[in-house]
Amino acid sequence: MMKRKSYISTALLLVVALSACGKNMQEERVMYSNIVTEENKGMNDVAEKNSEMSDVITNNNGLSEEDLGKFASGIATAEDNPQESLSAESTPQELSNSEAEGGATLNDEIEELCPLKYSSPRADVKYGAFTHGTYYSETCGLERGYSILLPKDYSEDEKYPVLYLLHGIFGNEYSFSGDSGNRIKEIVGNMAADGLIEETIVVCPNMYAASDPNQQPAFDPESCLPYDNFINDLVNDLMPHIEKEYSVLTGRENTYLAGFSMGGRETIYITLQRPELFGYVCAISAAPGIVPSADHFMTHPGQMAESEMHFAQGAVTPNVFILCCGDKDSVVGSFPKSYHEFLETNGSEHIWYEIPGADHDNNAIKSGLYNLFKQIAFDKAKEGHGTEP
Ligand code: FER
Repeated sequence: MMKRKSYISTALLLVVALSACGKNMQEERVMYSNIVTEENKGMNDVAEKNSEMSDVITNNNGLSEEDLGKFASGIATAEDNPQESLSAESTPQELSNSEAEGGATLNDEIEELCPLKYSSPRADVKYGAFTHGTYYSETCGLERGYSILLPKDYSEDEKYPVLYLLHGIFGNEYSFSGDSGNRIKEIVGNMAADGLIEETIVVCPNMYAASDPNQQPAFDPESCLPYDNFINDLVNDLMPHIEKEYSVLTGRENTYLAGFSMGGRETIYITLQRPELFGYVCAISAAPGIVPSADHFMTHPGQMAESEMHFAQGAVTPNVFILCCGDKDSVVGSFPKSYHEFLETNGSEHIWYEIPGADHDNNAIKSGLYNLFKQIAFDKAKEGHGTEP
């Protein structure tokens, strides 16, 4: 089984490298395919893949460009994980039905899997739609793009909280908007329809903040620098643009940050650098490289030392800072858990949980987003800031 697992990941990741790296990267591709085989020898146990995955193995040349592009927002899975969360904290804080609004009992416990009730489309709910916009980035000296999910009936007469959602490696501003399997529209729309959260704008930037439009991501330190530079683009260029162009609520209580994989890594980095900006944060399946480390993709110089992985003393910190990862993640393995351990050792408050059965995929993304919004819902209801029934 181990051999098969390695082969699955090798096939998938090689496909990504081949598709996403541009034409000047022959060497990188060969290296990538070699290292991935090795990499998975040391990885966590990986679940048997479904039949769609078998197609990937035997038929990876047959995948469309669209399929390939989806990797940055998670390995494709044939179906939603059908299991609803059965987990229960022993003593969760709880609000009464009337406080929680929308009928359900709202509590602050993590539900490891996003309930189908929130990830499934409902006939009676009108969902928001993604559009695309651009802004001038002083950081990069370039016009750059983003996708934006505006609520149904978006109106300049209302103001909405904003989630900035960061894609994985080799992705762009279409990685999330182009993959309906992540259920972003449904999770936000259903939770808003149930009165748990306010209608929320979701901004999906292009996280590769390079000044040279021809630079491409790859598994080497220099090619990863534009990802680390995104903090400047986000804070100095994109956020001011969004706040000027859209009808948004500002301030940390109404500004959320989440990311998947490479986007999860930058989510943690940005949150530690600028903890006062974001009230609610979720890093899903965060990629290695925050601290010096090596996996079979590359050696990471690290953005900071392990001992520096904490909030500055006295800093205003997020109300909720979640780190999570699938317990079958075949790409980032135990790196997210190690981030949790460093934060814990260094005394920085956060929530850590694992998503049973999830790989580096949409089941992890759905779980992280759902729990982020659930924590937001709980806090706002507790503070009496919830939406009116
Ligand atoms: C790495 C392993 C995984 C890495 C990045 C990733 C930059 C990202 C994976 C993803 O975004 O899906 O060593 O180094």
